[in-house]
Amino acid sequence: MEYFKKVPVIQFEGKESKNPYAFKYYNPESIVMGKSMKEHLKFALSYWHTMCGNGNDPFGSATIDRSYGQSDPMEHAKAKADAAFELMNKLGIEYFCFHDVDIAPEGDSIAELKDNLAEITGYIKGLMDTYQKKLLWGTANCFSHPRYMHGAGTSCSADSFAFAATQIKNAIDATIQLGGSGYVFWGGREGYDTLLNTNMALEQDNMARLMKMAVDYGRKNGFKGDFYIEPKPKEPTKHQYDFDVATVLAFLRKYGLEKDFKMNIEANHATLAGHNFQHELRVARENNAFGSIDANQGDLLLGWDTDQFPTNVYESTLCMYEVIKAGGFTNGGLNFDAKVKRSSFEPEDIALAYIAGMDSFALGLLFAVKIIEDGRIDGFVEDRYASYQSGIGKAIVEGKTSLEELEKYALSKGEVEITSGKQEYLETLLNNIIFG
Ligand code: XUL
Ligand code: CO
Repeated sequence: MEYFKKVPVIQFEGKESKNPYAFKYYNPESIVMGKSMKEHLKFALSYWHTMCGNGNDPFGSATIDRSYGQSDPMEHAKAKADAAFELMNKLGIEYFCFHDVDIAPEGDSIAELKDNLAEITGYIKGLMDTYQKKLLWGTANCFSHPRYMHGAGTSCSADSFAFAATQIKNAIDATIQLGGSGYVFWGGREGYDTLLNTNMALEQDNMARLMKMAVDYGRKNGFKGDFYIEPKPKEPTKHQYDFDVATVLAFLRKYGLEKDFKMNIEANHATLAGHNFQHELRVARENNAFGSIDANQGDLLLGWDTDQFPTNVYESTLCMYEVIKAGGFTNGGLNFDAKVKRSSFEPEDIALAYIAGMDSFALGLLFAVKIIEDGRIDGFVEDRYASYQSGIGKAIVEGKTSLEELEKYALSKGEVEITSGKQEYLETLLNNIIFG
């Protein structure tokens, strides 16, 4: 059965092409800085938005048919998997990411979910072999079910904690069985709505306990990939503990988890935290915690996580600049945690959306390479801090001076000679490099 009949296998046709079903910039095999575009970008399909998202929102019901022609839950799950691999195949996407409940029916109990997940994992393994696809990361959905209304690892209920632990154990098993290179913790409800009912210290200690158990279990069972935390400041809770990269780093270090965990950074989560995407990537990179990316974009006029397909090329350029500076992806990749708009309801819209995202990141990669090869922006930054390369600046960075010595130096100087930050010049230089 073919699910996306109007979608052909998407080829690179170049920027002059008028064919909507063609890549204009993403040429998977073309070599950029010694690596193919495909290797640089490591695109992944998000199972939840892509295969499950039906366009419903708080004001209206589903607009998109994701039934795949089936009503029996297990048959539906299998048809959905067939459709997912058809789409990955047509788009030339090598990786995918899932939550347990995206791929397997929840059933009526956690025991049924366990059995369903085991069965579907086997089914997906077969499709992965047929289509030569890989799992980027797996995760457990410990936020949708009513039992997690107060959180999962941070719930006031020890039973909710135990159920979350069970889902996580089974999702780690599925991730290992499918050869996944990552396992994600996104703390959807790991936060609070009011401090009036919250024991914050116990909740955070418990979250760390759950993560430690997950690491111990995964490592004991042969999982060699990375664990990730995906920061997000709010939504659905008012305050989510994994607020941003800096907050997560402090958490990991407090509980001694920093060796096993890296960051999965999502663009729209960065903006919700009052940062930009590049900021979050930079903080992770400079702390050796850069892991993977959830690529999407928000709408700055809307205050929530709109999870739109990324088409802002400045954003993708500065993202890929950080990725290259981080040495590229190792276990991570670029997962499109993005959904089509509610009104983009035709089956082929999802393919067009992926083409838009993939082409935007291909452009971002090409422009990031141009920035690096041009060298003027990096050179500007280096020159800006040149005063730390000799004299008193060198003594400061080498820790070889003191307040007394610095005072002596300052008093002998008269006043500071300072240079401009030249932001406007750099912004037009960026345009100049991008547009040529
Ligand atoms: C929610 C979100 C999640 C995580 C995985 O905002 O981004 O889909 O990526 O749980
Ligand atoms: Co995400």
